[in-house]
Amino acid sequence: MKILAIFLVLFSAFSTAAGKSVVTIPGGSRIAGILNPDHFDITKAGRGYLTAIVDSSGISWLEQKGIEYSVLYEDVEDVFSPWRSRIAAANRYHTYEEVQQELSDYASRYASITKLETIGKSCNGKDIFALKISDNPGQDESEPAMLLMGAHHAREWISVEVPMAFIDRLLKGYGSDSKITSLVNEREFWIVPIQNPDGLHYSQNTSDWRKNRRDNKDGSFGIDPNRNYGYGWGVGASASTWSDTYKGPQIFSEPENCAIRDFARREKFSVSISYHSHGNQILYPWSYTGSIQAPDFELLKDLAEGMAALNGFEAIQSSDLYPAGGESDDWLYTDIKCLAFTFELGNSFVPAESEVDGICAKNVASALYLAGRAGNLWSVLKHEPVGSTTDNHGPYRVKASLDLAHNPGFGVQDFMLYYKKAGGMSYSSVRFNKMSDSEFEAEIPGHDFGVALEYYILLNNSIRHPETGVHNFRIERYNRLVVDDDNGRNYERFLISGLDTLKLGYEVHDVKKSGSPAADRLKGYTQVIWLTGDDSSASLTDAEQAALTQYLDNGGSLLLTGQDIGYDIKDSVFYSKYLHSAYKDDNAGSSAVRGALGDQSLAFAITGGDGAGNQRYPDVIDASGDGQLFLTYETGRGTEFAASSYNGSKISEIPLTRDVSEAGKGAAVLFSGAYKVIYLGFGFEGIGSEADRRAFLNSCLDWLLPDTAQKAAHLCWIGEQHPGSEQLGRLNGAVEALIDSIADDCASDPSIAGKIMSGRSMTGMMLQERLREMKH
Ligand code: 0X9
Ligand code: ZN
Repeated sequence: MKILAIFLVLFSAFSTAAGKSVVTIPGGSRIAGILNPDHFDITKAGRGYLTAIVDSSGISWLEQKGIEYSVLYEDVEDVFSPWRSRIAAANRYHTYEEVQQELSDYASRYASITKLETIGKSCNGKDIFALKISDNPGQDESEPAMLLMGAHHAREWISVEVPMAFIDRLLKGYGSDSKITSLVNEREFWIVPIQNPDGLHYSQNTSDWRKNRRDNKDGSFGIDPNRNYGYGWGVGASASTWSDTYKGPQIFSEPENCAIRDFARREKFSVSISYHSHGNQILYPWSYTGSIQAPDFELLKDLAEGMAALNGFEAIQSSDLYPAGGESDDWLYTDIKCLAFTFELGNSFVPAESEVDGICAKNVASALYLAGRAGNLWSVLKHEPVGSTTDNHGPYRVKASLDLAHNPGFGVQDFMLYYKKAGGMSYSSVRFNKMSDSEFEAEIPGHDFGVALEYYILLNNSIRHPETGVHNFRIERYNRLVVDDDNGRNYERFLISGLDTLKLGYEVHDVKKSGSPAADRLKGYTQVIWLTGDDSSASLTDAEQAALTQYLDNGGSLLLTGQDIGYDIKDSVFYSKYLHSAYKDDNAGSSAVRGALGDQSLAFAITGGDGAGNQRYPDVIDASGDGQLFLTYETGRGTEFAASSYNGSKISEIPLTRDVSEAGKGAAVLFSGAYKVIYLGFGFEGIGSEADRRAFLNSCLDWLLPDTAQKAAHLCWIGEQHPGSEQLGRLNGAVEALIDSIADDCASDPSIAGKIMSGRSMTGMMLQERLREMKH
């Protein structure tokens, strides 16, 4: 025995198995890290023990360190030589040639659902086969693709049997077994039974072997195919050409590994299993490190445990066995986002023949399970991002589609929507509702104008969310409606060109075409600009006043303009209580106004320049109640008409000019309460220059904007004016709504809260209460 060992060592270029023993070492994976891979090839590591093929230096090292071990096989060859004699007779384990023959038989017998390809060649020129199984195998159908691989490691013969059994199950079950049929129709399976043909052949014909058969040109042979991929390369691997875990001179130095790399990038597998032996384990990334979890740890673990439930294996993060870099799974996972698993099959490299069918059956079941779930993965969830909206009521519907018919076992519970205000701290979650077999909808509740929201969709158990992206949308602040109520005239153009130039968004409601807007039509707009032109007889009907009343009660803001409005509706409650105005005269006889919104120097001409010449009866108005006069007429030469005469075809007015000074009398009133109003006693279109129209419009709309500071100041004011709740109740919920939105803003700017709460007002107390609730 000894002599034989020495003899083989001399021929170690031929066989590095020579002189190696198989030992078990107590201590399991904990001890794996201190074993030098140049001398120890760990074949199995559990919680309490570890099995390794070890050379004589390794044995000496164990002795020297006083590490306990027991010898399972004095000579590792003893594990294999009985098998080599039996394989010839039993033929239970596939040889390379048998795999080749069987694959080509399958490909011709099941031509409609198979395609046989050679995806590369081994170092010694053997073909690496890949059999595709799918309906329409000639097309790339954008179905989730699954990769199964065997025999990275030469001596792990059982790793060829499971993928071959899987092929057999799919092909024989197609058309008779409905589950198999639907999987074959809805997936693209690719099976590579032998990744390392040279190594397998060598191990079945010459000697125990693990690696490929690269001639390292230093007397040694082979690179570990499961240490040569491109991620974490070098970890738990050897730089020695003689080692069983030799990582190779660089990543992807081996043609067998390049074949898998190029093939995987082409097919973009969603899931994969690489079969090895032994240990009855399912391993998932990371393999190269145990100090962190993979981004999809939860998903990987869940999938591994689902498979483990069917084959009885232990599911663990790969590095828990021992950290190993350059192996297939970490690379597949990082490079093509494939959820990649390694199975350590059985209790030995070459289990007893009687065990093979059992091992295959339960592992085929696990693989089918993964195939079913592959449909859940990133590519099949479709989602159209929500765009910005002018709707502050919500809900905002987020639609997603997942074809459940083609993804058996998945349901609406498998995804979830998370949203938050942009810049906010934490996400809120909402469930999806099923709308049809493939359509799902989740609802984000309504938010205030100006709020930007972000959201993402989270797939079942995945901690990686950006697969469907993180999306943003805004509830547009500049949300205004122009009510064109000039009885079909074209005065609105003077306003609209201003909005366009200022790039302020708007919608138009044409009363002549669509009728008077009801309260519901006005609802939701931040600002309503209502123009009546020179319509003197029905400037604002009762119904229109009622719609505006409701709009304002709900906290809206209104710019109302037109000549003769006061003349027409001066006696209405709306005029005094909502416009906060009192009518004085229907003819200011003026051509200019002055002073606006705190800027007393502002002045512009009406009835002149390029404005519309309809300003014959600009109303003289005054503030009533809480209103404030903010524009006055500048000139004082009025025009009075003594009479009208009708000559059969046309009314003509006979002007009588008299000196009446209207200078200093009211032209416009504003009110800022729970709602905001600017009412002009003249038609906006009369402002006599494009530049003046634009500047004035801009400052009016700015003032009307319900920003936080204004809302806060306004609340202080209400609080001071009305220390009792009776007045607040009257405000019809508007104060409540304001407090809600201010409370949100206070969370980011405490000075606003301070300002409000320093007054002993009712609103201050309400706000305080709200902020307290928010903290809980
Ligand atoms: O070490 C390997 O390449 C695999 N085990 S085997 O005994 N078949 O050689 C396992 C690779 C998976 N990853 C880790 N071991 N971390
Ligand atoms: Zn292996």
